[in-house]
Amino acid sequence: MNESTQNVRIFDTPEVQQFLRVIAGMDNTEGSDRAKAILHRILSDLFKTIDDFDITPDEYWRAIAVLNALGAGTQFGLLSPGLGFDHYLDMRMDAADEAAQRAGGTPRTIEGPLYVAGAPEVHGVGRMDDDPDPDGETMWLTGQVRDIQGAPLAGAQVEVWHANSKGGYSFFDPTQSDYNLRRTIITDAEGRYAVRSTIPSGYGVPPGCATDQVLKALGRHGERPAHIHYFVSAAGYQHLTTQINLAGDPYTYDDFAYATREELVVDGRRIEDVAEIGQRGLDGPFTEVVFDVELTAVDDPSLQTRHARPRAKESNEAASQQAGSAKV
Ligand code: MBD
Ligand code: FE
Repeated sequence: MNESTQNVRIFDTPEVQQFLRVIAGMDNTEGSDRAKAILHRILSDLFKTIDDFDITPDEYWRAIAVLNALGAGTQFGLLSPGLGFDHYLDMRMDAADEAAQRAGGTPRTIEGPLYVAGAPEVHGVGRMDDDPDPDGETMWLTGQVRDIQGAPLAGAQVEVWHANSKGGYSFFDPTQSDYNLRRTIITDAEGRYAVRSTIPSGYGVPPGCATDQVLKALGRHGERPAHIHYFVSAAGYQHLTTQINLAGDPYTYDDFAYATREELVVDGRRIEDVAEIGQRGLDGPFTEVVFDVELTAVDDPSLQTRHARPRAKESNEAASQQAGSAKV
């Protein structure tokens, strides 16, 4: 590799500095000032990186090929949590909440790339295991939604989605039916929800995919612990995006997406008592997972809904682009 390096430093020259201003459109009056300022910063940082690390043309074009592979596989939403961006945005929202004295309530953690809008609604109690999963352990997932004073919130919306016993998510995994293991649950008069499902397995990025290649270059793995995603909302309260991690998974504290938070690690309770099994209308042992949620009251309507992003089956243009490709 050494013969092909150039050992030159040109970043701080007037030619390069002027070139960066032109590339970022700073010599014209069209476009967006914010886009120009941000692109100018990012391009400057990358040009400087090329100079400082004496990045060769071979290395540069290999990176472009990796970016093309990420795009072709719609994998930027998968690499993003792997490189910590999703968690970093959470840290910034946590800091903003603290600065505005909105602290309290159940902690947020990342949404991830595998949400699908429009899951069937259930009121209070229901099932979310549409497809048989003979290797899966039956799960009862229950809890209560409250405000931070402990008052139950009736009619709150609890959206839940998780993987099957193979770590696959419906919509992205063609072997599953459309909304398997995805539901929108409306809490009952006591703010409670209860759904019968299957204990999920952890998720691993597809072996050999572009995201996997990037992680391997960093000496990292692409595994997530068993987890269950939540969106929880109620009028007058801050929208909550969060997840629970099931305790005891080898990756509970080694999540490639950095979503684990101590308050969100939940122990399942295995129930083998015949009477209790009968009460739930089951014919064998099952695991109960309890997750109560506390929401913070807010006036600002923009804090009461999830932020905009391209999502599968969400009715906006960007989302339908994503929905066209389910490769993650
Ligand atoms: C997942 O299931 C997930 O939640 C994240 C954050 C990344 C990849 C797969
Ligand atoms: Fe997930």
